[in-house]
Amino acid sequence: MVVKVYGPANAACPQRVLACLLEKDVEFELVHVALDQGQQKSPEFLLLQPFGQVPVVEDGDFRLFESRAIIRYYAAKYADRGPNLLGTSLEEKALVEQWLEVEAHNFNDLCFTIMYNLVILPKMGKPGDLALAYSCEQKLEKVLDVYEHRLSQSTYLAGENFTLADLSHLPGIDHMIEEAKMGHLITDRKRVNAWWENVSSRPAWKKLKELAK
Ligand SMILES: N[C@@H](CCC(=O)N[C@@H](CS)C(=O)NCC(=O)O)C(=O)O
Repeated sequence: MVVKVYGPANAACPQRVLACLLEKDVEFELVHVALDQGQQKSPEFLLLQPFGQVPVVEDGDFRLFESRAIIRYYAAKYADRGPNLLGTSLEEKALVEQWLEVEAHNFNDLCFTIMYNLVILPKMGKPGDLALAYSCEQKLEKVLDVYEHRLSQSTYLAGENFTLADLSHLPGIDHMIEEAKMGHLITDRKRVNAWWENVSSRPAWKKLKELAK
């Protein structure tokens, strides 16, 4: 069964899902949704995702939205294929969940606000709020200081193995570096930088970058 993934390959939330499918070598078909034209708010699309956002996946009769719910689902569905992305011991699984929560609640909103004000609004010909973007950048510095400390204790966020906790950060950091031109947030931190070099050189992420070009 080929999994249908709705969303442009260059948007961060669909990328989270695509990175997971590529890690697990799951065949998928990408269905483009033109966010710049508001296709995600069309009545047809709202039937798939009632909040009018991407991604959504269709896997046979099963439909699922929310990128982190989707990656948890595929990591569990294909637990025996490719890397174990969920952790092994109860404690490692709990740490994966902890860092997934950190990504969703401490990290992602700051990245999104920076991207929105420095990249998305200007692309639409509207001025971004530079003061707000700057304040989010300052907050992100502090969040990444916590990551720097964590990564002095373990190779990956949840321990010694690459998991969903790391994978979930890939799109946000990539967008910070490539689009918001804030690579210094990463390169200024020795351990975060080494971790980023490591996780972003995974074949699955490289394939995704090719797909998103
Ligand atoms: N929590 C949702 C957020 C989805 C989301 O914000 N998607 C963005 C693209 S990364 C989107 O659809 N933006 C267009 C819009 O909100 O109209 C998830 O992780 O799936």
